[in-house]
Amino acid sequence: MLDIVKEIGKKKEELIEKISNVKDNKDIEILKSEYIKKFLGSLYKELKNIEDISLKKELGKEINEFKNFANEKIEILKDNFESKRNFNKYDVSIFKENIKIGCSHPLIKLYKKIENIFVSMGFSIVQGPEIELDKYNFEKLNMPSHHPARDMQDTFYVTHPNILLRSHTSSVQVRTMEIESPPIQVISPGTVYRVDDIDPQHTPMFYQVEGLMVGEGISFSNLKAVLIKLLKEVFGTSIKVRFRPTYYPYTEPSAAIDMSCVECGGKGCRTCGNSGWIVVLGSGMVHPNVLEGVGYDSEKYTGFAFGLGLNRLALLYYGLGEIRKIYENNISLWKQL
Ligand code: 2NM
Repeated sequence: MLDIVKEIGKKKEELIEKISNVKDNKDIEILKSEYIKKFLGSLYKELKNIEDISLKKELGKEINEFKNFANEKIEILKDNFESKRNFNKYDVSIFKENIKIGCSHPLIKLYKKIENIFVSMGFSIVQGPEIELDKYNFEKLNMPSHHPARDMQDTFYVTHPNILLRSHTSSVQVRTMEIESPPIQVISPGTVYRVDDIDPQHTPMFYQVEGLMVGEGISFSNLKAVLIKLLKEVFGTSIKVRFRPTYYPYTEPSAAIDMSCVECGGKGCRTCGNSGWIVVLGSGMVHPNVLEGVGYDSEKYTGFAFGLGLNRLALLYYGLGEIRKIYENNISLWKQL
């Protein structure tokens, strides 16, 4: 009995020494076979031959202890070995020629520029669903049911007449006004959808940035200040900006905003259709019906709103000419922009 216990102690030391010399998986298998299969197997055989119950019990304990010890050591060894082997697969010092470096998409770059300008003026960014309810896309924007924009010809319906793909992100602003009270100062960027044939200026899905500012005493002057600042920050201080009366159902008064042509500086060219001006924004003072519709007191609060199409603005900003250029996967072109 004493001999066996001694033998177990010896084997333990031996195992520890051998573990430090393991080089590969084969060595681990050899250890397993030698110490777990063979040696443990022989111990169990000896245990069988012992008749004295208390001796048997004591030896059983020793054998079990060895079994746990050997199993644990070999498991740890295996884990260490695996992670070491995986680590060795990568040589970070290897030199690789011709690494192709990507870049942000120009639409995203321009959006980030615009976002920074608004954030610096205290606007926050709100987002909402692209699959939208008629209620938020039209109804609460003072668009009567006979309004042409509600026509099936212009809007993608998911299930007519209540569920559709949003045709502007004003829907997000209505949602924002419903859950927050003034003062509100937000922009709502995102993709919008309109039934349109694809041509150099049109795609059925495009990117819009709309903005909204509602509070006590917000006036048309504030609208002008914010949007002139935006355009001058993006296109430079030398551009001219003009406001023209127009009509939107959700604003009154409404103004289309033109910028002097970036291509010809206002002389007249192909880009501006010889007029010297390019429409870049729609805007206006939020209609009292819209304010009342979200539960605001339109006697107390006023606000302005605006919308811009980012794709078209990107064409002007980068001088690309046609909207398709924005969707071509042309990294070498993007890098030049
Ligand atoms: C535009 C032009 C004018 C607009 C209105 C609203 C809201 F929700 F406050 F009623 N959001 N955006 C608006 C106004 C959008 O896009 C050409």
